[in-house]
Amino acid sequence: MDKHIRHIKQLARDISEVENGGPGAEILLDKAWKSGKFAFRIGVTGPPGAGKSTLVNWLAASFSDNGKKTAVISVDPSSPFTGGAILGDRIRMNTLSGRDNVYIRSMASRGSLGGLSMKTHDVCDILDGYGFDIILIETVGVGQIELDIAQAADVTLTVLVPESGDDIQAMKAGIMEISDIFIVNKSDRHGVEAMVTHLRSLIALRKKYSTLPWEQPVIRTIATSGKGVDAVLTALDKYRKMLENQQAWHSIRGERMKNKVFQIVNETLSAHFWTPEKRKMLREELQSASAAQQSPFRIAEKLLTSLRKA
Ligand SMILES: Nc1nc2c(ncn2[C@@H]2O[C@H](COP(=O)(O)OP(=O)(O)OP(=O)(O)O)[C@@H](O)[C@H]2O)c(=O)[nH]1
Ligand SMILES: [Mg+2]
Repeated sequence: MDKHIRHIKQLARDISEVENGGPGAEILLDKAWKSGKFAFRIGVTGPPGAGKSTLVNWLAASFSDNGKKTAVISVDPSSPFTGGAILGDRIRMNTLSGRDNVYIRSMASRGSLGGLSMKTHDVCDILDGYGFDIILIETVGVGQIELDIAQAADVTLTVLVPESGDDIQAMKAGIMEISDIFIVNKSDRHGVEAMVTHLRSLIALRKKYSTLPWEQPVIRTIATSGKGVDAVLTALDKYRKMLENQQAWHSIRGERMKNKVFQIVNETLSAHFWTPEKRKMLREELQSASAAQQSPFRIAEKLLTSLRKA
């Protein structure tokens, strides 16, 4: 078998292991953390059908043309299956599929949405460990989960369309906080100027977006023809240089490491705590005659005290 294909198959297996929380996940992530941390992670979010995948296609093709090892992950928080819209994405991504240096993967929510966002971080870490230069993360929607997934990225592009006024309204402050670059796609349609003006006024209004010296640009694109893609690439490059100049590149990775340590410690403590005896104790407390008058605080206290005695 071709060495490249073997490599890609191994990558696909590693990602599945991490996604499923299999027994090998810890070893894989441990190794990835030691060798990675260089990929530029680009989050692409926005309402359904805004043109995210079409744009991601262009960006990925351009990075790949420049010799960058590029990964695309599509995360669909609304779908418990890998199908539907994502399958559509796969078809559209066909223009990328012949390239040796592009890897495409979709993820869907199998459990909790919080779990999905954590898995997205882990999958990015694995890709980083595999030496990818660029990781594009596409997420459908504008809401809390997109905020969380956006935190897996170094930079977040929000793709809107001339008709996105209601989406911006629904998301209020959130959209201003997570977006580093705004894109008004489908600018071949009516109403682009009004949307651009609206976004610019929101940007001007925001009191304090970040400690970083960055003004969120608003870029018009027509993703179907590739118009404006160069401006997006230039903005991404500028953002990356700004992060590097501000030493923010380093602190973003430090913050990510800290969050991961918190997660590992919390999960380990919780796993140690909830022994079969503790679960039995809890069941008994809940079934006891006085359960109706019980407070969850007192039950928790009992369980925690028994931990200290143990
Ligand atoms: N007129 C016009 N249509 C566009 C433009 N960009 C994308 N489209 C079309 O809009 C539709 C949705 O594009 P996608 O790239 O799949 O959008 P998406 O945001 O990835 O969609 P989901 O992942 O399903 O949320 C497709 O039919 C595209 O061809 C554009 O600039 N102008
Ligand atoms: Mg899409």
